[in-house]
Order: sequence, then C-alpha cells, then structure tokens
Amino acid sequence: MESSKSLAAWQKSQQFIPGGVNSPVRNFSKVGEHPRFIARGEGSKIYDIDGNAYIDYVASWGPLVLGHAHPSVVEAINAAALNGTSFGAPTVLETELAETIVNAVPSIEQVRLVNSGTEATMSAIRVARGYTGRDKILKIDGCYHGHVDYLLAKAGSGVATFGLSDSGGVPEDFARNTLTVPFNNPDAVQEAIEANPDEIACLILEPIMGNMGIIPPREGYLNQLREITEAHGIVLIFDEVITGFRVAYGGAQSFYNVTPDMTCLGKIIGGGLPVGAYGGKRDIMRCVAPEGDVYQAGTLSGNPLAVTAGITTLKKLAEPGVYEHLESRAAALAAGLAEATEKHGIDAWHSRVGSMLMLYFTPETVTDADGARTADTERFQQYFWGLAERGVYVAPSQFEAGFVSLVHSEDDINKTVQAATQVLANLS
Ligand code: KE4
Repeated sequence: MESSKSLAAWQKSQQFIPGGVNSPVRNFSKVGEHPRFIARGEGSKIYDIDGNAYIDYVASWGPLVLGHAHPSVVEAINAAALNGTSFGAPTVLETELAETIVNAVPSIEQVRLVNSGTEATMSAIRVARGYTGRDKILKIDGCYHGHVDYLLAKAGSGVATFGLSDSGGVPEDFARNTLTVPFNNPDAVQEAIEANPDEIACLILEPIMGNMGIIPPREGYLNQLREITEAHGIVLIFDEVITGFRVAYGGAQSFYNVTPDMTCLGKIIGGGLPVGAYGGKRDIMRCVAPEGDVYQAGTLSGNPLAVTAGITTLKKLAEPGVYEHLESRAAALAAGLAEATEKHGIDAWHSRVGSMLMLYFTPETVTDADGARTADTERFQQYFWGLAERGVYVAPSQFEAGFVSLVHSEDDINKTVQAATQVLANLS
C-alpha cells in the first residue's frame, strides 16, 4: 500500500516531536513500519495523506462513538466557537454537561470537569486520599489510568505494550504507596487490605479492562470489590474513561449494577474534544477546593467548545435504541471474526462487551493481564497489517481495544469480516 507521504511526514515530525507522535501508542513501534498520518475522518472511515481509506475501529481510542465529523457535533462546535472558545469563567453549558452526567451515572452526585482522563484519575485519587486521610492506593495489574506518576506501576496501554513495568522518571518513592493486584481475583484484594490495615485510601480499576485488550469482570467480581472496600472504608473508584457511555448510557456500573464511590470519565463525554471528569458522592466531593481543602484546577476545564461537543454527543446517546444498535452491529462483527478464526483453525480468544471488542492470538482463556500477555504479538502484527492493506484500521497494539460506532454500517461490518477472513486464512 502506498505510504510514502506518511513516511515523509513521520521523518519530519520526528525532528520536532519525540518519536514523531504526541502519544506513544500512535507510533506503530509494536506493529513495525511507521504510523499513517490521517488527513480526515468522516463517519466510520478515516483517510490517510497517501489517499488510503480505512474502516476505523480505533475511533480516536474510544471517544468517537458517533463516528468522525458527525454533522450534529460539527454544527454545534461551529456555533459555539462563534461565541468564543473559553472564558476562564463559569458558563451554563458546564452545568448542563454536569447535570447530564449526574443524571446518567449512578455513583455521581457531583462532578468536576477536567481536560483528560489522566487529570480525572489523578484528581479522584487525591480526593480519596484527602477524604480518608490515608496514603496507599490499590490498583489492578494491566489497568491503565493515564500517565500519573504513581499509577505507572504495571499499567496497561502504552506501558504494557512497551513492556515497562514502571515508567522511567518515576522515583521509587512515588510508587511506594501503590499496591498492585491481579484482575478478577478478589482474594488478592482482601489480602492486600489485610496486609495494610487502615492504610489504603482507594481501590481504582477499570470495571472492564480496556488497556490490555478487553477483559470483562467475572460474574460477581465487582460486587465482591464493592463489599470488601465498603467493609474497610476504602473509596472504590471506577475508571470509566473508556466504558463511560460506551457499554451503557450509565457506564459499566449500570451495566453490571454495581455502584462505586467515585467515577472517572473522559473520551466520549468530550465528543472528540478534550474533556475528562471525576465525580462521586456529595460527601466525598465536598472535599474538593474551593469547598474543601483538596486542590485541583485547570485553565480550560469545562471550556464551552469542548463541553458543547460533549453535550451534543450525550444527547444523541440518550436517544432510544442507541445501545441496542451498537450491540447488534458489534455482535455481528464479533460473530464473523469468531467464525473466521474457527474456520482457519487459528488459536484465538475473543472478548467483547457491547461495542468494545478484541481478538487475542492465544489458546488461553484471558481473564487477567497475565492471560493477555500470552498473546502472540507477532501474529497480531501480521493481522494488523493484513487488515490495513485491506482498508481496515484497528489499534496498532494487541493490548488495546476495538470500538464499533453508531455509524458503522452493515456493509462496513461485512467488509471487515471478509478482510479478516482473508488475513486469517494466510496467517503463518
Ligand atoms: P487520557 O489522559 O489519555 O485522556 O486518559 C487516560 C486514560 C485513563 N483511563 C483509561 C481507562 C484510559 O484508557 C485512558 C487512556 N486510554 C489510552 C488508550 N487506551 C489513550 C490512548 C493514548 O494514550 O494515546
């Protein structure tokens, strides 16, 4: 496939930007070759600067549940921009987005808007520490919560892909208060708590792991975490930056009917512009400055432009039938992929929750990060490029998720299954 313009663009971008990209996972280093520079997106498609068209399942890593350049979102952003993009002063638009989130997400009685998922998780943990007066935090191996210093301990996403158990530049002292246990293992959580009595401020996790591929919680696991943390006065934080408004309008917590104490959001609530959020019980959120003494701030937090994109997106998702439509399209894709691996005798573990899915090249059952790490990343690399050459763009890493949007057509799904079947037939 023609990619000379992307190669030239990458050679130039590396002169000015570390690795030529503004986020590590974009640089294709784990699938080889070089990134494709994207010219534009429309609906379910993206187009690179060499003129190649792709059915897109990255969706900017989740935000674009309505697809690229959705007319309602573009129109709303254009109108908002004409009134000014940011004032550093409150606007009623921020209250509208906050009210929408409070009404949608069971755990959230009050919410603070920020500019990224990283800010959301960093702030939520600071609030949990302020609220409990405790220092230690408990996280899950393979969960990624953004690039907060003390959370880059056995993180998923880029760190897992780069095989780093900790990031450089993070003093050991910073990670000292971070305890890590495996996913889907409630006993490990119980043991960590018993070994650190009254010292753990919070347990933070992705209720559905989305940064080591897709790993759903075992039946009852989230309920057990709810009970254990409740019993020990530990703040239970669901990082729903990916799953929020993705697997259900109320996120994974409504999908599984388990209510945490705090929730972090991002991606979809910004409709493709930078918005993050953290929220929870009023009793906890009253710790946040200026009401309380836990400081958190942001120049562009809640800016009217990004908030407008988020409001428009969530309005669309509130319409009847949206999640049933996402479910049916994603189920058709998953069924086609499963049939293809079966037909060609490919060892694969298929995982899906709603419109987020991943295919692992492993004979193992994947229930935690160690299971995901058994995947054959060489085979994934072949799969990735085989699909790209056939006009299908999936995440350039075995340890990410695929996303189906509201505008992926039946034809898109059929073409994707056809391409995958051809690729899998020739996999070495
Ligand atoms: P951001 O700071 O990238 O907006 O959000 C961090 C974050 C927090 N929590 C979860 C569950 C997340 O998945 C993320 C970010 N996700 C990655 C990929 N899965 C973003 C892609 C990237 O880093 O370029």
